Amino acid sequence: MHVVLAQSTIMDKLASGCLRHVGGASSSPYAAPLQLQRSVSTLARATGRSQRRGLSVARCVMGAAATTELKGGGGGGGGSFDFQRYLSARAGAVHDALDQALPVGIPERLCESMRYSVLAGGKRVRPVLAVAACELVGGAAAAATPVACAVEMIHTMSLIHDDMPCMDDDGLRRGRPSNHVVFGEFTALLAGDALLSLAFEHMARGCAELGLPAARTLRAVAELGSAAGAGGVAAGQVADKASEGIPVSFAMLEYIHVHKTARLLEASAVSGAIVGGGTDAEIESVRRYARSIGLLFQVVDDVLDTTCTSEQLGKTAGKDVEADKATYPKLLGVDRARAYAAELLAMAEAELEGFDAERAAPLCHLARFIAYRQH
Ligand code: GRG
Repeated sequence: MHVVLAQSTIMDKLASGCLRHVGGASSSPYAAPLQLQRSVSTLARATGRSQRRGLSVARCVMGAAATTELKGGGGGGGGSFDFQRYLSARAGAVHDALDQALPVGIPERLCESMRYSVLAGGKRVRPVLAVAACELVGGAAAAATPVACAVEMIHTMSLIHDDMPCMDDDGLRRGRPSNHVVFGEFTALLAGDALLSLAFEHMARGCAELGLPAARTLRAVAELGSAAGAGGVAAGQVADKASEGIPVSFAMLEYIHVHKTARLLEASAVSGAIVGGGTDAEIESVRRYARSIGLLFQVVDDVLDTTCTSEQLGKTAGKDVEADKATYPKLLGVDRARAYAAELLAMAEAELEGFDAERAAPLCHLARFIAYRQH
């Protein structure tokens, strides 16, 4: 009992520290989203225009109406834009670049293990986010390819480690047996380590080969490094593991997911905008957009985890409930989690309003894709 209480207190301190930090004048490269706090309080009040809008959008979040909207293409950000075509073209290009970038040969098992998980696919949301953000600020898609590969390598290494017995102990990933199930634990661990290292090497070399200004590359490297490490994904994961089986506040839940999930999505978009040559104001706008969709991604993930089968998801469904983890549906209920998702989507879309509509169309549709995805 004492242990539970003590752990819970530490977690809440961590969470409230993060939220205070947000509102303050910190110069940290990462401050968690102030807007999201407003959004949460809006949600709590459950009144007002934006809440009503949120609820109406929420009805179609992850529902049939959303699929129609996506297929139809319309709405803000480019009337006739064919998002499915854009997604498959950009994801395909990144897949080919990853295939080229990943090692073959010796050590054979390590190389196979790295290729197995990265080339297994996945939705490729993070690399497409990097490319689309680069294009948003006027860069060419090709300029973001090394960054796109790097974020997918980092993401995939986090999935490999997340599935290991010492973490979430999951045997299914991207519709196939998890890496450690096929290659064994020590190889999976090392494949993840090697992918993390390769991400930065590949990005540094690739950006140099493209002749990008070194200052942009360095800034993007720092952005990704900080997103992955002790101020980002690793921090979120350690808080997530420590919170299993104990009561978790909403602030703590936000801390976990801002770091574990949103931070890498944010860094993907921001790095794309950096290598694309965005101004500081554009980059910060992209950051706010991506923070919103980063959290949106997790809220939707939690809802899908409770409403879909393992077959539909390509990973084990219901694991969070089984591990007694806090989730948005658990803390808010499914309907309010959906309303929150709708608010986050509206906030992301609002950030794109200052950009050219045609250039913003991919990111606008990507936000909806994340909100309305079915797996
Ligand atoms: C990055 C240094 C470093 C350490 C990793 C294990 C760990 C520490 C973190 C776990 C991070 C994690 C797995 C977060 C969950 C994020 C999430 C919602 C993943 C699912 O992403 P999708 O749906 O997956 O985009 P696909 O397979 O489609 O790419």
